[in-house]
Amino acid sequence: MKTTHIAADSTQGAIHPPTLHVTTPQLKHQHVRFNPLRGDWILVSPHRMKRPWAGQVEEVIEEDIPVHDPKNPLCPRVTRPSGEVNPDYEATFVFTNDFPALLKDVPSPPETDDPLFRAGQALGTCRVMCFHPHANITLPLMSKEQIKAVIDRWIMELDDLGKKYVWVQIFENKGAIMGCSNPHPHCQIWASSFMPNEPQLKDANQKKYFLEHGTPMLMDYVVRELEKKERLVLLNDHWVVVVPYWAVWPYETMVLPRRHVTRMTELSSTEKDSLADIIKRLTTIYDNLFNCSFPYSMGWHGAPTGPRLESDERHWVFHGCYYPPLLRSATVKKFMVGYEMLAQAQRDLTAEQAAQRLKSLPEVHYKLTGSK
Ligand code: H2U
Repeated sequence: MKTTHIAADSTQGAIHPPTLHVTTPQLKHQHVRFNPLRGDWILVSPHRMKRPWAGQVEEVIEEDIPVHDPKNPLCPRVTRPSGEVNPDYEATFVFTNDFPALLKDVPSPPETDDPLFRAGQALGTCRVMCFHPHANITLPLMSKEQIKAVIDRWIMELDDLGKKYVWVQIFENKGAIMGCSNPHPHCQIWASSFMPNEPQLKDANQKKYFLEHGTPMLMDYVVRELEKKERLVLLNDHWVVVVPYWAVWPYETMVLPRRHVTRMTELSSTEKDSLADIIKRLTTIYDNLFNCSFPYSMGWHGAPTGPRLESDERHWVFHGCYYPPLLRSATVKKFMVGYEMLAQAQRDLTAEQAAQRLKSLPEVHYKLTGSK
């Protein structure tokens, strides 16, 4: 896939952004930044927001959610509209989505060589995974042991679905603003016979980097971020959380391993404990940013799966992506509209400012300190 800009060292004579020889905090004026994972650019306009924003915070009345709701199809013991009865689960619970976007067995579209009307086969399955039996709890309010049970279950599902499907996308939509249909803590798992666009781009760009440099792009990136420090949000012995240099969403973060891991299934028990720690701390500071149950879409990316016995996946580094929409308060979100839809992504708050803001937040959840 072609990028909209030509690389700075290109000799093709095309218009391209000048190489920037300044350290990031000095980037006070508008500039474009390259996302090497997607191979595209983002416009950063820091002059529109020169200092970290610290103004008005609208009060959000959080809905009182009962621990158990007999009408909620994700709760234990409830009969779903499909007629199936949920077990009396005590930790995680996974079921096949009753309204799946992907089915296991459907006829292929007719073959055609028409370049303008191409279609291809798409097979798969979709699952729903509840994190906890209680409807009113969220990840930051769960214990690290309970979050580890979630990680263990993600790995089980990845292992199972990955035997058959090339891509298993685990993702969580949190909050109505992200289109989440149910407050019960849950995520979705979609497994497909095809590589979706986003991982396809990441696969190609990481492979290209590995061939050119002989090292995995994201392992080099972690080392550089640990040196630079300006975008670091959280750290522990096994994981690093940064607002990526190329972040698009205001408080977007990336969870990266300190050891080269290509897939989630390779994590040791200690690394899983450590990831549970990171997830709890990250989701807590997110909630503390605007004193609300912070909405986001998040998901995990790692080497493709399926029967790929011969394939070399050393270019892949397992990582997590958090994409939260909120910009100024619990109710003011960043809209990806006009320029973003028609030209390219743009942000005002720099990645460095966002990281500083996140880093300054307490790691004890506001609901536990009564600070709201
Ligand atoms: P979201 O909150 O991200 O929309 O995920 C909830 C999923 O749960 C959604 O994909 C499924 C929806 O199809 N679901 C069931 O499979 N059965 C139900 O009875 C309710 C919701």
